[in-house]
Amino acid sequence: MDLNELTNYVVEGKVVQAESFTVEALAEGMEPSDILNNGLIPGMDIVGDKFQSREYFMPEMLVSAKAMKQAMIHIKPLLAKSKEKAELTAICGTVVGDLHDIGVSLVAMMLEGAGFEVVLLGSDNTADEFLSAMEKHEAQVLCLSALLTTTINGMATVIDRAKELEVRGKMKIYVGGAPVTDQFSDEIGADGFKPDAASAVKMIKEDMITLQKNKSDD
Ligand code: B1M
Repeated sequence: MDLNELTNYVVEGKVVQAESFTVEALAEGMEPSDILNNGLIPGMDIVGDKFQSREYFMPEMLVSAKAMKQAMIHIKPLLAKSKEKAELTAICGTVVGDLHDIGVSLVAMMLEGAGFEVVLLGSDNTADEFLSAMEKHEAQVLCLSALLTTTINGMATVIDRAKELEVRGKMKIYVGGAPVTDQFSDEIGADGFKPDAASAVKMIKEDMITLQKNKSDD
């Protein structure tokens, strides 16, 4: 099956076709990560370009997002398959004022796949919402996402609030999303940044292993 076809379904916001293509591709044995990285995500990139060039507006972006999400319903259980018993909990969400939740949902799925217990808060979360979820679920990892240059400072607010409440040392805070950079991550005092979900999860997993090893050496 040609993944360009799936990319086009996302671009054109063809929800039913995007879903049935994905179901069929999985049934034919195509790798879920292949469908995601070479079919669905390129579609959203094209949608972003069309929005920027004013060929697309909000309604078009919304139907494309719906097509991607509908396809992701079938990919999620496969990406999140894990035999390990979760020992670590992560809270994931987008910062306040930001309604983009597709990228952070992917991070959540992949963390589940890596053996984490994950609580996905979705979009538009205040610092206090993130930090009370961390406390409630006794989580060790916080993943913050932002897609807008106007909302990324919400990440700094979360980190500052964690310091104010004297809980910063109890958690690792990772950041991601298109406008985020390594430099920004360092400036706001986050524990790490990666540009995509797979490398972010790899980094988080490695950090957790190091942390646990250091604890057992003490
Ligand atoms: Co919006 N939007 N949008 N949008 N939207 C962008 C982000 C934009 C780049 C489009 C463009 O102009 N080219 C632009 C931002 C410009 C900027 O600030 N620099 C933009 C704009 C301007 C807006 C509005 C302001 C439009 C308006 O109202 N005039 C508005 C804002 C609303 C708000 O949030 N308050 C808006 C609205 C929307 C919709 C609601 C219609 C819809 C979102 C639906 C939803 O998410 N439920 C939408 C969409 C779909 C997009 C694009 C087209 C696609 C985003 C997406 O889902 N990508 C986007 C253009 C683009 O990204 N190319 C665009 C696929 C997803 C898998 O990628 O989210 O980057 P991404 O996640 C990646 C990595 O970034 C990383 O891993 C993921 C997978 O590899 N990652 C993390 C993400 N979070 C992470 C957290 C981590 C680690 C890694 O934690 C550790």
